[in-house]
Amino acid sequence: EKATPPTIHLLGVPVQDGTHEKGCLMGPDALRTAGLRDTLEGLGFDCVDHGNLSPAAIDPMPAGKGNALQFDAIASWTRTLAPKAYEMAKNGFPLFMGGDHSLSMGSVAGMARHAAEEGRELFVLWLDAHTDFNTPLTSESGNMHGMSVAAFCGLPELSGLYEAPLDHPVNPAQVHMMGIRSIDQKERDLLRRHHVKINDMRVLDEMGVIRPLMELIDEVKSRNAMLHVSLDVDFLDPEIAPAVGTTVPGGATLREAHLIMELLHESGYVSSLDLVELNPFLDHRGKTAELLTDLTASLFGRTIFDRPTRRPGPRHRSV
Ligand code: EXY
Ligand code: MN
Ligand code: MN
Ligand code: MN
Repeated sequence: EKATPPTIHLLGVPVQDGTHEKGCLMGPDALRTAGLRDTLEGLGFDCVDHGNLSPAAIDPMPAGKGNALQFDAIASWTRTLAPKAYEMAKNGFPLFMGGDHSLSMGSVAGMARHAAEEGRELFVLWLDAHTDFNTPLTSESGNMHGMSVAAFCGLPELSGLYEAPLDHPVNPAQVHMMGIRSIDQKERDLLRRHHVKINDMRVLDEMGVIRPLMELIDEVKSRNAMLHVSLDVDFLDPEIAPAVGTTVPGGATLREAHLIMELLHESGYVSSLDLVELNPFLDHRGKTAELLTDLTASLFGRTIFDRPTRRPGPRHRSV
């Protein structure tokens, strides 16, 4: 018996206060222009586009911001997005169109609350050149898009971003990162101390994407958890994905990225997706927005040719 495919809920989150580079606010519209919705509908999914989120005003926080830039602005976005993500998750598959990576402070917190309510754990697959595990005390740049993971894992230096202390912080050992090739000095110590699972580029060079990814998928399956995927454009090699302010050479190839998405689809455990850091101002004729659209299609089951049917295991949803 075949479960009905979930409705995909698209939400634009045009936040760019987490980075010094302007342009991420155009990300959601570039993804719309690239035909993200039509592509998903073409794969048989019902889609609802909830438009773009606008952050509610909050009272400025007097202290505790350390070196962080735009702390209050990011707190406004996060406090607006987390409850919205939580609500969307009840009705299907939330797809967050960024916006810089500070978006995940809200999207992941909302998904973690949803998962907990369903009696499930939340794992996060972090596809990025960077680990984004700084705090206002360790960051060299002050840019808050470099602090997202530390925030949703509940590090106290960032707790002021949320309305109330996080009831469901993500366990850092359940955050699996792939594509990593840039870590700040103090960030490195934090990552070790909190046992974040890092598959750096060297791991992918040596064993490809399949082994580390299947390790994650097997763990998610064995715990019947949910899996949130956060895709930063700079995970990809700048040659194929130039539209990002924080390019680092030596990124994932087109085929590695597609293979990850195809395997994630086949797992059936992905609950939600962030597409972040797309800066259309830096793109060449829309190629990065189109690539993100194609990768999303792979995540939702597009294949090059027929695949042999697999025996379905216990599933979160039939995506
Ligand atoms: N680690 C650097 C910083 O904290 O400023 C760079 C962060 C880049 C973050 C981009 C979104 O992944
Ligand atoms: Mn659910
Ligand atoms: Mn990032
Ligand atoms: Mn990055």
